[in-house]
Amino acid sequence: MSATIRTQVAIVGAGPAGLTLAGLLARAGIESVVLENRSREYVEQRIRAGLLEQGTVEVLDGAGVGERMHREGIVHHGLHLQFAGERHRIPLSDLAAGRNIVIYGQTEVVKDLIQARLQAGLPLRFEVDDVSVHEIDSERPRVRFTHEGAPFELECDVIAGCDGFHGVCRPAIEKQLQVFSRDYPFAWLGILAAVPPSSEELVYVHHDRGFALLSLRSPERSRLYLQVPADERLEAWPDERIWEELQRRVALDGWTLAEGAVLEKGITGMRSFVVEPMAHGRLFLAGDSAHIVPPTGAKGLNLAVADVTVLADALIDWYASGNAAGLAGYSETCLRRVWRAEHFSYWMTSMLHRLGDDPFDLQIQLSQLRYLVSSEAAARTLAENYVGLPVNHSALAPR
Ligand code: RFL
Ligand code: PHB
Repeated sequence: MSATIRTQVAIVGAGPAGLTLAGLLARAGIESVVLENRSREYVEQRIRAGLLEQGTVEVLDGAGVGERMHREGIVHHGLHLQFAGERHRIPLSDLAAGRNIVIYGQTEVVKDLIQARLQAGLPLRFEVDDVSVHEIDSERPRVRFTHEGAPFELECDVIAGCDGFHGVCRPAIEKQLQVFSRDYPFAWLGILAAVPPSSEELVYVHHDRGFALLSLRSPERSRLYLQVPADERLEAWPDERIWEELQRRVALDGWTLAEGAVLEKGITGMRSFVVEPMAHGRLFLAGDSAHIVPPTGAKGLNLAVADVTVLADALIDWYASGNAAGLAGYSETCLRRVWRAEHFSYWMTSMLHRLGDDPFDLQIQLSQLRYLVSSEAAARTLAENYVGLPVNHSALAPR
């Protein structure tokens, strides 16, 4: 016999999507239970994204977890594109109506959200097993799971599938979904290094040997990436080889890349992926469970937060007045932003990575890059998408 727990919203997954949703709902007095199959330590240490759009910062403020982010986050107003041995600055804020971006690691966002939730004494269970979703076509959907060896059934009004790309929620409605995807023949090797960033702002580097990116996590920590083949093994990249390759790709006259101890390294595959619709019955997918972007546009985390903002608003409306229009329109509203980010990420990825040996590809890339750094209209297109379109932008309005 399993113990039954009752809540309003069952949230599967304690990544940025699930935790932010839980925070927004709690502020509106809506109950939720968050279920996470990993440990707290694992979730808090998993290094991923690091760049927050201004809209994301505002949502995190709204969820009541902005304090440390404002203290430690680093505001950026521009980025650099480097190609053909030259570095060019794109003044993001000047081009995008004063909007900016904030460097603050996903690990820190997740820590802040977990701490706020636990401090408030609200339900968040780590290391749950055997999570499965049931009766999502009914008004009483359920999530079954085991925790510390005991079986539980979570009875709720709505399930939020925030369990990432490898979760169980999307597969539960697989038959109702149309899948759109694209794989890329390369991956990113990323390192976190104990060295102050050599460039204050991010540098996206196009190079004959492949893409490289200079980013950061703090005034003392650099985050650096290299394009590698899709099937590359981490063992093939001792630290010395990583630095050597970075030095070659990012080299610039009169500037040097400082090196430091490698604190963490990993390889991330690149994929574009979307399912439509993002909901079925009482199950709503949000974040990586519904869509993946290659990291070149820095959109993954920001999209996850945008989804749950739409979902939280729809749920708040529904509980307050019985109005289900927001829930009915959830998928369509989210997909507008998702597809914009999919295109932008695909475009940035295709423009900056070495695609193969075809000289035609190379000339097309260089032409786009030259256009971006010489035409304000072209640079504005990049800036507007990079900082993130405002919520009410007409390009994002559902039909
Ligand atoms: P997450 O962060 O994957 O969180 C999902 C959570 O669900 C848990 N889970 C389950 N829980 C209960 N039951 C189950 N059956 C479950 N199955 C899974 C997982 O343990 C996890 O805690 O998804 P979310 O919340 O949608 O957030 C999305 C972002 O994490 C993601 O878009 C970005 O981090 C993508 N991404 C990057 N984006 C960037 O913008 N820049 C980057 O540099 C960058 N690096 C990355 C990344 C994603 C990676 N993944 C997914 C492998 C690097 C990696 C390695
Ligand atoms: C990062 O800092 O991890 C980062 C920044 C920008 C990207 C991708 C990753 O486009």
